[in-house]
Order: sequence, then C-alpha cells, then structure tokens
Amino acid sequence: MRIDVVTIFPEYFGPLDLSLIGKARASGLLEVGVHDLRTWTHDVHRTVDDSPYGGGPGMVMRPEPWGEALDALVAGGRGEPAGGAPGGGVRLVVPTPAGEVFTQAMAHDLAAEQRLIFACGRYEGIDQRVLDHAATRMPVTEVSLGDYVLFGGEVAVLVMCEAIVRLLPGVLGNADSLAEESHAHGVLESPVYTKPPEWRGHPVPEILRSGDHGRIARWRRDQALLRTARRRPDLLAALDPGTLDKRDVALLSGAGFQVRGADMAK
Ligand code: 6GU
Repeated sequence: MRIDVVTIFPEYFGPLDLSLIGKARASGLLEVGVHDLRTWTHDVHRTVDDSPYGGGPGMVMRPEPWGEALDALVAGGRGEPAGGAPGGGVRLVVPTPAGEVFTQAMAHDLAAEQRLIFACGRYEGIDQRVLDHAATRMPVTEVSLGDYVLFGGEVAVLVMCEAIVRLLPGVLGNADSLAEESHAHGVLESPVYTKPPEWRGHPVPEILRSGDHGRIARWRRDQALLRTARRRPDLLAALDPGTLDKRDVALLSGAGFQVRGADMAK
C-alpha cells in the first residue's frame, strides 16, 4: 500500500517512522509520502486560507493549492508512482468532524486499497469544491473519529493510519490477534491477565489458571458480552442475533439486558 498525506504540519507525522508502522515501511509493505500543502502555493506568504463566503467565524482552506496537490499526487508527480487509469486505484480520505464515523469495518475497507491520499484540513475546513472535483476522479470519503472536535485532521490521520496499517497482511506477526481483538466480531474483548497469579490482593480469575480450555473460552465469551452490554449498548443492539447462542442470551437476560431477536439464537 502507498499512503500520501497532505498537510500544513508535516512535523505531525514523525510517529509514522516509529514502531510497527516504521517497520512496515522499512520492510516495503508500506510506502508513505508526507507533503507540505504550502509547496503548492505561489504567493510570497504561501497563503492556504481565506475568509468564508457567506460570512461566519474562522477561515476556509482555498481550493487552488489543494487542487494542485491532488493533481500532482494522482498523476505521480514529484517522484510518486503514477496512478494509472482515471483515479488509478487512489482513494481520497478527508478527516473532518462532519464526516461519517471511522470504524474497524472502514479500516478494513481502506486497508484493501492500493493507494490512499489523506487531505488534512485545518481551520473551518477545505473549500467543498476541492472534494466535489476530486470525486469526479476518485472515490472520496469524509471521515470523523467521533463526536468531538480537533484542531485539524493530522491526529485523526495518524489514528486511521495505525488502524489501517496493522490490518495489512504481514504487518502483525500473529494474525490471530486480529481475530480475537475488540470489534473483530462486534463485541469488546474480555479482560486479560498475566503473572503474577496474585497482585496487591487481586487474584487472577481462577478459571484462567484451570487449564480447561472449553471453560476458559466460555468465560471469555461471557466477559466480552457483559462488557459490551454494559459499556456499549449500541454495539449490543447492532449484534446479529444469529451470532448468539442460547447460553449467550441466557447470560445477557440474566444480567438484565434485553437481546433483540433472542428467539433466533442457536
Ligand atoms: Cl477527523 N477532524 C477534526 N478536525 N476533528 C475531529 C475529527 C476529525 N474527528 C473527530 N473530531
């Protein structure tokens, strides 16, 4: 996969050299280009923003530098690989609190792309025509991390890159960790423990030390379901009842949670 990021703060992306993302780059599984939007300005002040039409607070990012930046990246200018046919398997992702909410499912979709371009907006956002024009050439997705507001898209892009890159084949040593983790099946992961068996008066749950793999699996499933029901009623409500068995339903209703479509449980 190749990821290009356009931003007025390239320094934000230092962490992409670190840890497992850095390793994925070093091993050739991932190519990253971080580009300063101001390279595509032509005035002495390297202006990227202006006041909003229609009035209102703040500033809006002008379309011209963005248009040139996207032209260059899509065409494979500045030493970037050529995109090929219209769009060339490139998808534009624009972080914004007004976007659709980023989820693990979206991370999987984006991880399947050959190329991603992230356009980091600041201020009140990017002139909408940049996205409308880009959408005539490639898929464009406006994405939000959640219901709160950041100064700009940079941190959101770091978050999304981490979620996406760890899904690329070969990046995680143990692919099993992907199958077990929170959100893999629409439920949260159960709590985890390691040595010592007792710490500050808190013992590890006895069952995890029993060696009975069937009971351990059932216990983990119970913990995962109870956690999900308590912390994330939205995830519980969205669960496909077909993924629940009779024991799951008994556990949840015993704990006072109604399960939609419980009669369909296996
Ligand atoms: Cl993606 N961008 C900004 N600026 N704020 C956000 C966000 C993104 N997601 C949540 N808040």
